[in-house]
Amino acid sequence: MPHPLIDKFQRAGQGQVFDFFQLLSPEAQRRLLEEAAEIDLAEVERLTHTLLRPGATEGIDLDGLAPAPYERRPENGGDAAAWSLAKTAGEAALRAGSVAAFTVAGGQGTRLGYDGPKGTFLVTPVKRKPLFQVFAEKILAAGRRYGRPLHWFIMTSHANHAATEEFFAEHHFFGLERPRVHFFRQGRMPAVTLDGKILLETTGSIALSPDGHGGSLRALDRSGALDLMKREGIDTLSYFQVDNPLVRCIDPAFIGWHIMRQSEMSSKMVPKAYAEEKVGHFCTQRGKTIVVEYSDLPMAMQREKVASDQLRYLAGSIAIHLLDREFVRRMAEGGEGVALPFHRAEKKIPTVDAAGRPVKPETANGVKFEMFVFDALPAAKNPVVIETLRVDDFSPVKNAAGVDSPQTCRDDQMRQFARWLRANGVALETDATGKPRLTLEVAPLFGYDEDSFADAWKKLSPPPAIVDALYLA
Ligand code: UD2
Repeated sequence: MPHPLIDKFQRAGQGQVFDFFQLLSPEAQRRLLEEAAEIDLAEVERLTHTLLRPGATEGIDLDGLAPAPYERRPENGGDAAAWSLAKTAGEAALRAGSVAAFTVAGGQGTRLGYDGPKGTFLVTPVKRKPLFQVFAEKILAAGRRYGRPLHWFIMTSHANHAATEEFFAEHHFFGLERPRVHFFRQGRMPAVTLDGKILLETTGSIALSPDGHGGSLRALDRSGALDLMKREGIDTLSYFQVDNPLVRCIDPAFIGWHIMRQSEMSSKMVPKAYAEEKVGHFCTQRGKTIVVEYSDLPMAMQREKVASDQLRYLAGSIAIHLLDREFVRRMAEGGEGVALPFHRAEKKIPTVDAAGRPVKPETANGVKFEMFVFDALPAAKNPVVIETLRVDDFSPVKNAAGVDSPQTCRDDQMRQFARWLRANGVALETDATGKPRLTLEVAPLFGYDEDSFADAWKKLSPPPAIVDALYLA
């Protein structure tokens, strides 16, 4: 049956997508055509010629690579007065309502082995609150503290969009005003064979997967989020990942550095805990700030030391950024030198054989394409990298057990609550790592950082007894 889209695929050498078309029901045909319409064939062809050409996997360009400078925290030799000015500037922006929160929640969460949107995973030590609730309460609390409720943008994927929206509806948006929470879906990219042919997942569907967190820039534009921000007077997005409940979703000092330096994209770094830690590295190259992923920086360089036995490539990226609205628009519109590059990952992609029977490959049979948000950094004017304390910003849930697991994350949350209590004069017994002997939890609406906790604690009269399963709310 002739169809302009099928013709177009055939002319592009991708006619195999419709090999089983005649065997499909009219409804399935309609769905396949809809999926095909999502694909930018010129983009797929360009990627085939660049990322799939022989030699494309031969490492990255290391020429002129050096560690990026960053603003040290005052206790590590940074400029205390500048940090204090930054905090004041950030607080003013929050009072003016020019900042919104932004969570990327479109990932598939395969490593954790959890079935459902990752944001619905239960993470807190006593109340077992889901990740989304932790962020919601932090955002609500920051809005109350600065007298301006915040907007929150959440990027989902095709696979988890409906479930995410339902989850928020079921929980009455965790107390946030419904019109201030905005969900939008990220784009998808087709998986291709090693020679660039688009793969079918079943006879009636294309192997499509999310286009990476870098796809958030296009998706923010396409979804109308940037226009909404403009109407609401929001200039800055506070970007964080759905897997990290320790993150300060809204951090005045960070926002202040971004504003004072007129930065278009700012980032937080933590000193890497050990050479092999799986985080990106902030670097400079030919005058630009870039992030080099752990998988791309040769291990010998990751282990390189400078005087005092410190790692040379120390600045680890924990995927916390601030993005200027018009910068996102510029990146989303793309064009020479501003479009985000794609990265390739070889994967085992379930597909069908020539007879249309399902195939579950044992080895990588195809390539997925993803964009990374940090690849926007070299295009940003005046990018700033600031140091943050890992204990106050980063404890992701990535794996079912071991490092970055639900257990390590609960322990890190409790260490933070214990530090806040001790800073306010509470004698709390902890082990050598600072983990309290008792289980406890602080609701973000009670305190979501050192300052807000201290303010709330001082108002308690008398202060509560410190007992097991204590929940401060
Ligand atoms: C990311 C960073 C790494 C470090 C680490 C910190 C990359 C390539 N690496 O590693 O340098 O900062 O995080 O935790 O980013 N997501 C989407 N859509 C997608 C893909 C991912 O929304 O198509 C979201 C996902 O829901 C999650 C975040 O992006 O919130 C990170 O994704 P990941 O688990 O793939 O990143 P990871 O751990 O490899």
